[in-house]
Amino acid sequence: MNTAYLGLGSNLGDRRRHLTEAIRQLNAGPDTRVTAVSSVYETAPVGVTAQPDFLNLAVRVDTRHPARELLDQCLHIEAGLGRVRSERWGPRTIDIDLLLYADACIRDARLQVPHPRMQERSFVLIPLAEIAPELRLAGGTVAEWAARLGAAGVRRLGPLEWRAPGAPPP
Ligand code: GSY
Repeated sequence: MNTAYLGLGSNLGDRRRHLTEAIRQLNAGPDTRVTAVSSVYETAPVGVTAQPDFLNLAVRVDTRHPARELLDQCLHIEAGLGRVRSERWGPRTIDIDLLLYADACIRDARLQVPHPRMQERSFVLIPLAEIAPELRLAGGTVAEWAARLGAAGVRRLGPLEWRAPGAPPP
């Protein structure tokens, strides 16, 4: 079993429903368990700014999949939720980024872990800092990197209504 961290975002249609459904599907198979989910954050778009605001969150999973299979699982969920890759930085029903996978460093054409742009993105680091503040990342902790970037354009909305099947109410 390995621990991995994912960043999820949606800015098309019913954004909360897309996030909830993606998490449900991540947890549905026998090989991946969602073990932590951050709050939902509403975030100003980065890259192409003329598009709707995103909802973003971070999740921790325990998985038996090797990193590239976990990536395939994420891509399969994205496709099932109607993601169309027409514009690189454009709007999407769901985006699932593999941010960190155990202590792996992978740099190939399909997969780059740790995610190469995560330290520049408060919409990634602020949700991640909520569930993994002490995790080390390139000479600092996630919380330190998040504090360095600041929270401009990132607004905490509250928890997602998702619980693992059988988990007790909070
Ligand atoms: O890389 C993820 C997709 N994405 C996002 C996002 O999830 N949130 C915000 N705020 N801006 C973004 N730009 C891109 S591309």
